[in-house]
Amino acid sequence: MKHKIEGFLDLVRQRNSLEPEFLQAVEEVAETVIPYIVQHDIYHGKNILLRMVEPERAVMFRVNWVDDSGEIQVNRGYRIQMNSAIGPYKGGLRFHPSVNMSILKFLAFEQVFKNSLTTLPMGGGKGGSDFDPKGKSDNEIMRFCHAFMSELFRHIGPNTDIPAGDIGVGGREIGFLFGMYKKLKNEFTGVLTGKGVTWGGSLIRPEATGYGTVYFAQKMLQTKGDDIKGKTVTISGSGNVAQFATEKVTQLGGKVITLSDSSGYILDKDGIDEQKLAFVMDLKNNKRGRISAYVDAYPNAKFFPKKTPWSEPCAIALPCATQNELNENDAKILLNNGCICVSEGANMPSTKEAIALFQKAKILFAPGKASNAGGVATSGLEMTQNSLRYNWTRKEVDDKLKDIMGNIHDKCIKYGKDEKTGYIDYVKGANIAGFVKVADAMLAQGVV
Ligand code: NDP
Ligand code: 2IT
Repeated sequence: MKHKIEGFLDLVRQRNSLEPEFLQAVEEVAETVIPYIVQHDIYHGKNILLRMVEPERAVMFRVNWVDDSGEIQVNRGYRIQMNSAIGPYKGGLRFHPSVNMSILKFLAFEQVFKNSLTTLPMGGGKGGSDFDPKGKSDNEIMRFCHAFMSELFRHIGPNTDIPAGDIGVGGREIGFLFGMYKKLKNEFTGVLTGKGVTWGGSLIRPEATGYGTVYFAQKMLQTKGDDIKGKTVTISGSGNVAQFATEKVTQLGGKVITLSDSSGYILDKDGIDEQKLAFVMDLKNNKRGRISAYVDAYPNAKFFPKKTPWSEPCAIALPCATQNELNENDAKILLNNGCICVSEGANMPSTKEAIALFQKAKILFAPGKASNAGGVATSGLEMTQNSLRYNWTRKEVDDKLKDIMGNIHDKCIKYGKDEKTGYIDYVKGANIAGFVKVADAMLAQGVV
């Protein structure tokens, strides 16, 4: 088996040698899915996984725009259309200076499995730009988004490819992107998700990724007869996912003691309650400030520059910032401090070595493609509402989100539970369940 997996990975490594994040994502999937393929004749001789690691299409384009000082700026735009076997391409746009082919291909590859897990008919894609939104004025953001969409519009559509937000792309950016798409196509359609609620957006979409990550943690804890109530929780990031994960943990009776951004983390041992979270939301979403400002408002809290929160003792850790933000050493410290549950809000935040340690210690560990799928699932619900030209209530959407997270958890058990020991390998479960649906559709559709 090892030989088969290595043979496959060698080929993928040769073809993508300059793409470490993409290779990391493929390795994690190959190690659990190839043994499954070997046991199931219908997939033999079909090179399904080899086809799945090759994007159906990848576009890269120039984005020119004029900054406030009148200077012409040049950025790169991308859209990776990874797999459309079970539905139109679907996945977010990331605006961050680190964006490149490797990062977007890893995200698009993960998205294929994640979207399959949601139970909704969505293929996988991802896109974005190396544009850095930090320090830009609203007008610069608008000009950039308009310039970006003036090329992207020809590659997407409500039945082709439906982008959404990710790091650096929130409600403000989706508004500007949607405005330019509508102008160019002369069509008001559900081509993007994460729209404002008065113009086609879904209630609960902003909350969905963070809420879903916590619902998934709750489901995992329930398998041990345990609960979030009374637990101390560390969270990284302070953006969309981190904010609503904090809100849901607090609503369920847990205590969130950390948040972070790329400059460091804050520790508030009293807990980040509703009122303090409102401060963080205003700081991050309106003032676009740094998390260090938290300690000016709440002097009992401490700021640790250039550090991640994983050294703080907690029962539950929710990494909600970015890829590879939790390494082997962090995992060791978390385990030593008694952490029993890690639910990934971000995409691939734990390194391979960190995951291996969590699994060896047999704590509850959920990979992002399962635990953060609530965001894209609710995007799927936004698409449904757009097609129906109807809006569901907050409760209706939240109930559907809970059902979907429960469904994903069930599938992880179906494909990931060791009947002898009772241990649930959520990585294996999510990878195989995600794979089966896409692979079966690819088989049915032939070599296209
Ligand atoms: P935001 O842009 O709203 O927030 C990102 C947060 O992560 C910020 O606090 C940011 O800090 C921090 N961050 C970003 N890059 C780094 C870095 N290199 N090092 C340290 N901190 C960093 O993004 P989201 O909350 O939407 O996304 C967070 C994660 O969740 C990402 O991995 C994303 O792919 C994933 N995700 C998002 C979904 C969504 O619906 N939005 C759905 C599923 C997954 P700073 O401001 O300093 O950059
Ligand atoms: O990583 C993700 O799942 C997202 N950024 C959300 C994608 C979406 O289409 O809502």
